[in-house]
Amino acid sequence: MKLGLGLYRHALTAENFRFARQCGCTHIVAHLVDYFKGGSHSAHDDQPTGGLDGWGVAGDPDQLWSLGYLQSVVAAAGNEGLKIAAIENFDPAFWYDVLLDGPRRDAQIENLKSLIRRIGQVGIPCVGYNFSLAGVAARITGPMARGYAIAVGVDGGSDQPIPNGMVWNMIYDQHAPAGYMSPTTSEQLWDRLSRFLSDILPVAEEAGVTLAAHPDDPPFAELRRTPRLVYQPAHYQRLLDANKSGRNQLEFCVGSIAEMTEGDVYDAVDHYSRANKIAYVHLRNVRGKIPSYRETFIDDGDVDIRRVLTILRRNKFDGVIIPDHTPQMSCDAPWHAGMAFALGYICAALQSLP
Ligand SMILES: [Mn+2]
Repeated sequence: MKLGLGLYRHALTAENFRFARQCGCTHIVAHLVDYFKGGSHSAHDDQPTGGLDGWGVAGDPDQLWSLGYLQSVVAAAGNEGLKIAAIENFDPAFWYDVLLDGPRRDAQIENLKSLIRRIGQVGIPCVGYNFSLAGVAARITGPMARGYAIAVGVDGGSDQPIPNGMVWNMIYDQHAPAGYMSPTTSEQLWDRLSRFLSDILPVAEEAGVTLAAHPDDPPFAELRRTPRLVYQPAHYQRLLDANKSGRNQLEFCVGSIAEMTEGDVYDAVDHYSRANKIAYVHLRNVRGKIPSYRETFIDDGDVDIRRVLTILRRNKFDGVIIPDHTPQMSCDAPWHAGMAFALGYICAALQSLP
């Protein structure tokens, strides 16, 4: 197993690459979406939470990440001795009509294919995505982790409808007419996912790029009057069954799975790692389940992290593990301290495995 760190776009700096190396990482999961553009929230150095107005404004649909930009990210990480293990998330600007089945769907699919080819061309082996209308929403933030560390949690969902021009908790059209997203059924959303997979996976296979699906965060059955796809551990199997390509895999989020109301997180780790379907792992801890939970320090929640790692080792998982989110620590560098703590813990746990 390999240790990695997820970095947001603005954090893809030489200093943070060194920080990752110093923490024992060999890999980086890079977010190229700017989640914070025009958003009202200020915690620029932490995971975005935002309100019901979303995180911020999506990018430019006509400005796909260029080959040169992707190469520069790979080179900058390489200069510090790191590999880019994955790009995490498409910009909603690139694929909003794929999610919504809108008029630009086919054009956006072609753009995604170009993007996948470029990602393969620069040697990045994986793209993480989250096929979701509401995206990550309805979370709260506060001094809720050990020692009053600022952490994220959920206390019930939200049935506030999503305004036109917003999807995946970001604004893709600031001039959209008043009104709300058209209703979508769960079956329609599964159909959209399955069409997305059958369009993109052949290109991904040629390009040598794995598509890795994140489950719904938070894993409610419905959020903001939209259906969710992967809100129980078994739904991951349905996603895998939707397309048999070897490149159809999982961005396996231990925290999100532990928050689900059905199943067992250790069974899920065993099942999907045994099937060799885990592209990379988000490893974090949590206390509670839907509809109410709190993200915690990695040693402090309901999940026995060492047990998770033991199962992964037994099933010969050889991919990258990143800490996902962590509570912010009280100091001048709250995000870095939180990540250093989580990475140190995972490092030690990996060394102590049988
Ligand atoms: Mn996650």
